Amino acid sequence: TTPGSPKRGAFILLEGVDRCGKTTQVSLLTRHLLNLSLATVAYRFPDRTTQVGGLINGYLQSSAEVGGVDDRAIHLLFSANRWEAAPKLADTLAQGSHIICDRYAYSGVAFTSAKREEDRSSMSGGELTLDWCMCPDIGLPAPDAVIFLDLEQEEAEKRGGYGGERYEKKELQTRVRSRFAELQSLDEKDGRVPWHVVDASKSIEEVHQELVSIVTNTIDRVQTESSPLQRMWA
Ligand code: NYM
Repeated sequence: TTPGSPKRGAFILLEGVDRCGKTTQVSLLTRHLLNLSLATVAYRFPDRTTQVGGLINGYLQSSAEVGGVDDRAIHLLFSANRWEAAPKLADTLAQGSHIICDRYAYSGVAFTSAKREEDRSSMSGGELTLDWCMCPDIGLPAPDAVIFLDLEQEEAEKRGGYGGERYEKKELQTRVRSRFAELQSLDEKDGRVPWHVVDASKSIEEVHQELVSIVTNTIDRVQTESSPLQRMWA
């Protein structure tokens, strides 16, 4: 950046299984930063307000029996839903606003790749592998930190149970959690996005305080190092 140009905002991503409290924590964090007079925008994926998001919403709310939508087709819609937001994300950051984001590409890969257990062993260049699932999101603006709100399956279920949406099933959620762990290892192995795993079984306030400290450090790091925006999995 040239001297005097505004520092870019930090891109903070919250990920986790369903019911881990992401949405609550995203709004608490956003409010916290705004109270400090830091320009901040909350994003969430899927963004159900766009046309593509409308298709995703219809899919999530229909029962698994109805409508034989191909798993790859729906995966690509989730990815398209991020790509259509990508220029806005990059702009927001360039203008100096921070982004607190509820789910992103890691959810995309974790959920799709967890759909069919048997695919893991397929070496046929086959379907729904982690690699295949990552491809369409390669090159998206990358977060500066992933905060993973970790919650045991049993704890998640205690939180009022799952709703009626597709994917809100016990076995799937357990597989999703381990896919997230694989994605974390990949990022760590390749020295990409730093992950912060937070115990989401603690109280809302305790979790919030931990997140505030992670976010403060991340903003500090991004702005003192003037680090350029990275690209997903690149
Ligand atoms: N989900 C979310 C995916 O399957 N792929 C994706 O790329 C994203 C972003 O959508 N069960 C799943 C995870 C959730 C569901 O998300 C709806 P939310 O945060 O409950 O609106």
